[in-house]
Amino acid sequence: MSNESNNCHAPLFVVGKPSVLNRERFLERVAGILDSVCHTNDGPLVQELEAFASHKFEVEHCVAVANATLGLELLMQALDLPPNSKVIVPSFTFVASVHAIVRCNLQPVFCDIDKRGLIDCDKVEQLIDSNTSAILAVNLFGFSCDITQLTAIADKHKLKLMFDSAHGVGVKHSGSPLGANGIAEVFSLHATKIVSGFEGGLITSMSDELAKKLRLARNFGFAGYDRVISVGTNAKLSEIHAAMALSNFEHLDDAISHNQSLFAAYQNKLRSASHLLTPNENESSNYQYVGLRCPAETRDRVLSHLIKNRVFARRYFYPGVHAMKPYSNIRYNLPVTERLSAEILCLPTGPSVKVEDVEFISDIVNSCSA
Ligand code: T4K
Repeated sequence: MSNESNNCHAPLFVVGKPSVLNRERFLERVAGILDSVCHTNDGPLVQELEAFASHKFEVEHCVAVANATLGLELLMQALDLPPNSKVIVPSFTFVASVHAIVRCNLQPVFCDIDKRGLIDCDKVEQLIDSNTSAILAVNLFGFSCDITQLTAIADKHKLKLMFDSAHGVGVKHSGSPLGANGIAEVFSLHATKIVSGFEGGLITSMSDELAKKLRLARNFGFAGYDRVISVGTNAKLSEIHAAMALSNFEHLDDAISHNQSLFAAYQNKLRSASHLLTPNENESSNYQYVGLRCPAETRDRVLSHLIKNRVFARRYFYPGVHAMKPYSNIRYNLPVTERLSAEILCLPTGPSVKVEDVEFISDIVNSCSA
């Protein structure tokens, strides 16, 4: 990154550019951390972040962890899913959703998606067999899955339902914030996310028992000095990460409304605006990703043209996890996944992009389809 930013080819716009929404407040908090004796291990800022997020997500428990990938792993371990049992997951996701399953000694079973990239509930049911223990649905791109139908399927087949809500901070489904669905949801506070903690994750749940297990597991299983009562790891969030996350979280509403204005500008300026992935009527998105479907035969040409013009768009999520080396030994029939991963292009958004900039970016895309 540093080499690039020092030359004339430095990117003008980047998908995933980190946001610092209140530098002064962050630096104030950092000064407080340096003056204190508490730098990590469930410190006051981690507790403040958890309380703040629980309130925002309208959920009983929020457990802060080092990142969402570890959050998913801790969650699946805490659920005591039978070893080698199957977890249904979309392939159209960031690879971490699937790696977490495998690292918990479980088998991912890839499910196809709908046109917006969300798990196809009808296909989920067809994949369930006697060795299926759970569904890991992904609330992708600031959208939400069909939570009602997934809950009904999970209840009917007695499966654990979990949500990878890494992209879901601030998203609402039927008027309620994401956070309290299934047995738990996992959010990411990675630097590229709408609320950045540099790194970080939040596991939310309505279950007292699960939250207790997760708190133990993120801190080596310690229940007190010298008293370890379960197997655990180090998945703690430090105070400095919590300071960053809180200072950004306090400005989430502004960040969402800015993203929404950018999305509206893209709708206005792109000639292919009808191919933007768009929130449903029952969703209130955080507009964290602007996904555009380009014809597969031109998508990579559009991407090269954008990069040549210093606009770093991304092919999230190409080629689909099922096609990546660790998973490609099994053949899957995932036609919608194959198609969307060949067509998708995510365009820059977030605080570093101004509404006026959207015209420049859209013109580049438009010129490729002229
Ligand atoms: N589930 C889903 C559905 C996810 O999308 C993710 C993460 C997870 C689970 C796991 O969450 P965490 O364990 O990370 O909390 C990036 C992020 O690293 C990853 O967190 C994110 N999803 C994924 C969608 O995007 P890459 O491999 O594309 O990262 P990278 O380094 O290319 O960063 C993206 C862009 O951001 C680059 O173009 C440059 C820019 N950037 C990035 C960083 C870190 C900067 O300008 N500055 C920076 O400091 O995965």
